[in-house]
Amino acid sequence: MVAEPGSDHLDWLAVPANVAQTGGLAGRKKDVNMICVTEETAIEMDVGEYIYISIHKTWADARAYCRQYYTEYSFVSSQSDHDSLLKAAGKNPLSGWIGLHRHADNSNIWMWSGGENVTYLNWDKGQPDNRDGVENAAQIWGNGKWNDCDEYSTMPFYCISVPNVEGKMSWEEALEHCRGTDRDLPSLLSEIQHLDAQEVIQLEDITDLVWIGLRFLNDRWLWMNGDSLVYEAWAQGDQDHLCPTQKRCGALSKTGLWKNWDCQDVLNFLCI
Ligand SMILES: [Ca+2]
Repeated sequence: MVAEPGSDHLDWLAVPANVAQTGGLAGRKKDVNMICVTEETAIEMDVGEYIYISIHKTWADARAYCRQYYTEYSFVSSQSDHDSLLKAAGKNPLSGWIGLHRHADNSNIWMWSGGENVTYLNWDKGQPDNRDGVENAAQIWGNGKWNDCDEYSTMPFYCISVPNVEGKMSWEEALEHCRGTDRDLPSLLSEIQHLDAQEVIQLEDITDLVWIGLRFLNDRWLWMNGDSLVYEAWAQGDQDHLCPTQKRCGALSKTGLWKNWDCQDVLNFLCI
């Protein structure tokens, strides 16, 4: 179903008022907590968000889950990354797998699941000890330090989600496409998330504007997953978005500013 031009009749988008008020993904993905990363992290790693998954899985099953529902297993390249990752579990660090495992042919070599270089380690005292010779994967303990552990143990785990640039569609088709793959058009809630998104859209063959999850409905701009609109990045002096008669969908430009744009226009877009 496609909304009539100029109308705000978008029932199929299904953003219940209670989700809009309580914010975030609470109604959609109950087992995740999401946080944004630091600026340093964003620049170093080009990372979106760390996500703590409370379901208990083996190391390999957790990897499959991260790849199916997010981007990758968590990887950590600095102390600030690590601080961000720990916060994904909430107030206190929680035990769980990260994407670090021993090389199949050389047990002295550790590798990240996504192939990133190992530039940072945070082993607890006396670890990794490879007890009984079966501890081939890394977990975070409740004290925030790492331990090598039997990869067939089951426990919660940490994933990472990075926005992907997708092919060209109208805004509503883009939203449908993201949701059809259990993702969403992104909310850019902070300057950091904003920098992340801006960085991934710089390639030459990507349109100058890309769709994000921003939509003018009921006389105000909203993030479509219900997040509150706290951080904003409209171009200075741009008045058109204040009361848009036609251009009621939000796009991010390569220069990092938001533009209100014609929803029917066909642009690249981000899914997260
Ligand atoms: Ca150990």
